[in-house]
Amino acid sequence: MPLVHPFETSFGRTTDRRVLLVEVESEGVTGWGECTAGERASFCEESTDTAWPILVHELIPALLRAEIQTGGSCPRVFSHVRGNRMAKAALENAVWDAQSQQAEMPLWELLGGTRTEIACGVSLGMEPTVGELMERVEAELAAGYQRIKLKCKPGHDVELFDAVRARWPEILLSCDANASYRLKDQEHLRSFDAFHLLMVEQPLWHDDFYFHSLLQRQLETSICLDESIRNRRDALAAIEMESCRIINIKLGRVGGFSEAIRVHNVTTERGIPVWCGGMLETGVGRSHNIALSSLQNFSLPGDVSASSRYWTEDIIEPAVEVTSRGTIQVPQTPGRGYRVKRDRVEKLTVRSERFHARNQVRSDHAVSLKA
Ligand code: OSB
Ligand code: MG
Repeated sequence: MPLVHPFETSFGRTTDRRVLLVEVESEGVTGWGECTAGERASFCEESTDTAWPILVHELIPALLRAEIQTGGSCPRVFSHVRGNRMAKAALENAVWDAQSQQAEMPLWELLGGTRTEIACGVSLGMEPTVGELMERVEAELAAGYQRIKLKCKPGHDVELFDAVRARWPEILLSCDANASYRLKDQEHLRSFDAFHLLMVEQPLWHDDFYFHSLLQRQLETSICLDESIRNRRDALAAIEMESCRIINIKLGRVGGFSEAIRVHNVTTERGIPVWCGGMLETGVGRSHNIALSSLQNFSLPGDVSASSRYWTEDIIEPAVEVTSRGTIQVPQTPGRGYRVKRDRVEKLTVRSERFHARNQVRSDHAVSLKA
């Protein structure tokens, strides 16, 4: 699926997405999941192409053998597989979706959500010129978005903050380095403090807590960890080491709703605010992000924004829309609350495979993969 606008981060530029979708059929309902891995293994170790065989050879057979009733029991069923959290999340989240439809309740309610409306920000990729970036900031603010996040990297940072702050001194502004700085850049990172950013996201290595804790001591600006946080224990370690003051929760990165709720709960106990990250999802993953963002501790605007910022035509109906207050209304209907446009999905699919449960008891259970 071509993106409406190319998205450039410190690790590369994305112009088209190649997305893996999971469809779980059970007792008359169909749950959908999206693998949020990128086309390249640059954000983390997984990619669309690594998730496929892990699902086919490990996760789907385990799920179809298991006698499970809930999304919450998926982590146990998948526990013999190390890592591969984005592949796991794609399947687990589809089971949660199916479960919520069987219970005839909204997915967000099944997750324990309370918010009826979620706060939205935008993540802006790097642009060829500062002028082009300024135009994008202007458009997003006019649309009502509550927070602007600028992608940055060495040589591509304070100049942008300076230009944006000079024109909009009061907005909620943050930046995301995607692990592109080193500890020797400490003095330079201290100069970010002058711009009163809400946070600096993942300045150092993707797998680090310790050096972030050293850096956080030197900064007034709060560090937010993204890549480093894979599960509840990581969140706890980062909080205890004071590696960050804010955490970004991504469903794929932590392995699905079960672990996302555990991260949410431990941050609540420790008084650390969270927000929902994005991975340039189609409407399927986006609708999961909306449900997750309804949990109480998602108190900061997330990276979950309107479908039209990414796609000329999304694969769900209705498309995700944002109010002029920069919020998304949480749907009140059972399941994810957005219908999958099956025709559109079929048209975009280049590869698909379907798996059936072998045993009698579960003969109406099937899983399909599409990419
Ligand atoms: O670090 O948050 C990130 C996109 C791909 C990979 C990593 C990140 C992002 C984003 C985009 O920032 C958020 C979105 O608009 O979906
Ligand atoms: Mg990030």
